[in-house]
Amino acid sequence: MDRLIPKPEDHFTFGLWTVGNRGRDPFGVEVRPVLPPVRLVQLLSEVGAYGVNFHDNDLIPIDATFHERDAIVAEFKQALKDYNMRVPMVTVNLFTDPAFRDGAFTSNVRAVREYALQKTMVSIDLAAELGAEVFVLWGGREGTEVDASKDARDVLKRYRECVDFLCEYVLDHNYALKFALEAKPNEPRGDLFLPTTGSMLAFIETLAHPEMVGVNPEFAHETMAGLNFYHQVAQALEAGKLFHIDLNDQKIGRFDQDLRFASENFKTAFYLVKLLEDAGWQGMRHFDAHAYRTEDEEGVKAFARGCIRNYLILREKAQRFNEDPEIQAILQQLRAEGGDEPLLYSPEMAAALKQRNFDRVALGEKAYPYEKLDQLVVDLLLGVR
Ligand code: GCO
Ligand code: MN
Ligand code: MN
Repeated sequence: MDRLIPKPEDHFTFGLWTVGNRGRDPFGVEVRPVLPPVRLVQLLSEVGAYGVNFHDNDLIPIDATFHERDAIVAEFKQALKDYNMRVPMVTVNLFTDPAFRDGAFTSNVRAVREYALQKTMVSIDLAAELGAEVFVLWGGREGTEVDASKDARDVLKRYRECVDFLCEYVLDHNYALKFALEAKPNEPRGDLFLPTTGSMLAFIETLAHPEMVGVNPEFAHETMAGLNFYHQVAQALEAGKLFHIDLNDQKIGRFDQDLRFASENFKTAFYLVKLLEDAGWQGMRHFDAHAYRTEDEEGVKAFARGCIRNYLILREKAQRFNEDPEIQAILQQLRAEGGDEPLLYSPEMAAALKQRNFDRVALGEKAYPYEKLDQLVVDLLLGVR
């Protein structure tokens, strides 16, 4: 089926760390061999991806010399060329190294915060060199187990100083880069700071250059927090702050699973895809997920192909939703009751509203055809419509 074959303009991307994930978990060692970045680029081109993203240390070991770094980057650039792949996003690893065991930008130790800035600036230089447009900041260690250790207000000041510092750095170098902040409620810390996309959106407004900073919401993270990912993304989109997105899946109440996109929560994934497509959102469809620990390299490819396929299936379902006469008739009926009309203040309008006699009982007697509407969606998603 042609329509389920990805095209470059679909902008599907993966991180090196996703298809390169070796299946280690807190209770078990790696089950898959290391695949070098160049091989991962090839694998991604085979499954139909448009681009590849990475953390600095997915590509360049943390202890590499300048000479080694240059050789690695040159080889990687050649692979990008050979397989016609872009690097739309780069990010920095501020969580693996023991130096960050108590945070990076929010650490109590100023030298740790300075080192985190240095590491990020070096990664930003590489991002610019490779033509990335978005730089993601995920504060994997920005959190606590012991609330006595940090005043949670100081933490925000430190976070803000660092993001402000990095915005100035980008401006100073005339880089065409925007930042996208990624929230997560917990894992690996007991509590992570700025735990939801909503928290990030509020934080961004307190920065020196809010226009340079948006969000990178992740399906699994909002789901871990028990939130509706579709609603969170809608808020970011409406605020003009959806700079990037991490697509994956997650069972509620579990550890961070990073499952194949739309493998669990079909309905939320459907509304999400419909939202992005209806909005004509121009960003990358980035999958931040990994194959089950049971898989080998074939399984990794099946995983990556599955992420893409599920997006394309849901995109088609969204189109059918928009063309379905019965569904649209119900939505039309709802709109006919003034759903889309703005409610604007004027002194006259306020006075008129205060005077009006509302038939409160009639309003309360009105029923809404949502059982029918939802079942139509279920029929559509389950393939009998
Ligand atoms: C997680 C995170 C990470 C980040 C990535 C980008 O696994 O909890 O989602 O995968 O997205 O590190 O910085
Ligand atoms: Mn992520
Ligand atoms: Mn995650």
